Amino acid sequence: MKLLIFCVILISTSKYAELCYTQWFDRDNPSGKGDYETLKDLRAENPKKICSQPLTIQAATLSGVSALSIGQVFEVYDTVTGFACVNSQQKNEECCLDYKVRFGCPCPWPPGKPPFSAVEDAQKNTTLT
Ligand SMILES: [Ca+2]
Repeated sequence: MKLLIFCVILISTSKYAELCYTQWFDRDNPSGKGDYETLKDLRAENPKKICSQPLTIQAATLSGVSALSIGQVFEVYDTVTGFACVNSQQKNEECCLDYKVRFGCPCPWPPGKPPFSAVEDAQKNTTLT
């Protein structure tokens, strides 16, 4: 029984190493200087929707094409500053596309009830065996 609980705890802690993604955010349009989806602005406009230390950031066009496959120049694209595409930095006087971003947070995200309770699961396993 002790060993079983230990195993269950191991499994549940390893869940926390996985990524849980936030929703997609699109707060800006490229019509001005560029498309600015920076963490600072996103946090201000979406309180508590983004974890304090995101592990990854993903940017895509509104239609869902990965930003990296578009081939535009991005001023920033990281988990500290966020994402920005500046119109004046693009080739052939092209404008930035409209991008959306999301962040990979340590699970569980959004915070709340853990995906399952270790105690409940241990009890379930005991009944089964
Ligand atoms: Ca945008």
